[in-house]
Amino acid sequence: MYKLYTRPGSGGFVVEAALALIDAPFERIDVPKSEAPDPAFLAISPLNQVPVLTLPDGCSITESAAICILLAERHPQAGLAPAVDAPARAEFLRWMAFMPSVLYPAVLRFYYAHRYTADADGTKAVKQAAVAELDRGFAVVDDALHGRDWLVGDKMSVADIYLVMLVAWHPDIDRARAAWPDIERLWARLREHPLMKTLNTAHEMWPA
Ligand SMILES: N[C@@H](CCC(=O)N[C@@H](CS)C(=O)NCC(=O)O)C(=O)O
Repeated sequence: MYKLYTRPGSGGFVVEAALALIDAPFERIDVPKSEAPDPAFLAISPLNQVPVLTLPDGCSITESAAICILLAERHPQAGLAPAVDAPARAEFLRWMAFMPSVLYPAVLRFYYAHRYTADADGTKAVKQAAVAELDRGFAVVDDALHGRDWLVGDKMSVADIYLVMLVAWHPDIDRARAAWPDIERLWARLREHPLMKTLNTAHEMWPA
């Protein structure tokens, strides 16, 4: 059985969604935020971050996008991603690398600004730069979504859920929804998805 180390409102959101879509039973372990982490947790997550997925063979992996891609590969019947040889696979991989390397780190720079400056007065500037970088990245995604229903191919994939998780973390959500109408259109559809509604009850990613 899978074991998911997570926390409400964290990157565990998309992994929980993926596990639900593949209909895999899993054990959920809530990891409290702590400056004095549990050594057993550090052994599987050296940066003390969630999500971590422990696989049925006992191997544990970090990195939300890698976890999602792995689950998509191991459970192809769930359609979390285009097949390895499908034309849309290229754009799936592109977004599943773009989002965790451009958008997620900018979110972290905003919410953990003190880690990104040695200047005690520097966090305001770090946050401003993080928002600018988020805005640049979301504009790229919004542009790519223009005239299409889903980020990848012609059906929902785990990339869409990943995107919605990230945009929900934008520090100015009203501005985000107005600034990127194509992301908002996708997000509005997912807000009505029964699974997202259920997950949002626990994660409170966006106002119900
Ligand atoms: N690169 C990691 C980032 C994970 C991450 O930053 N998780 C946050 C929650 S969303 C966390 O656990 N932060 C606690 C910390 O960094 O101390 C991934 O994509 O999974």
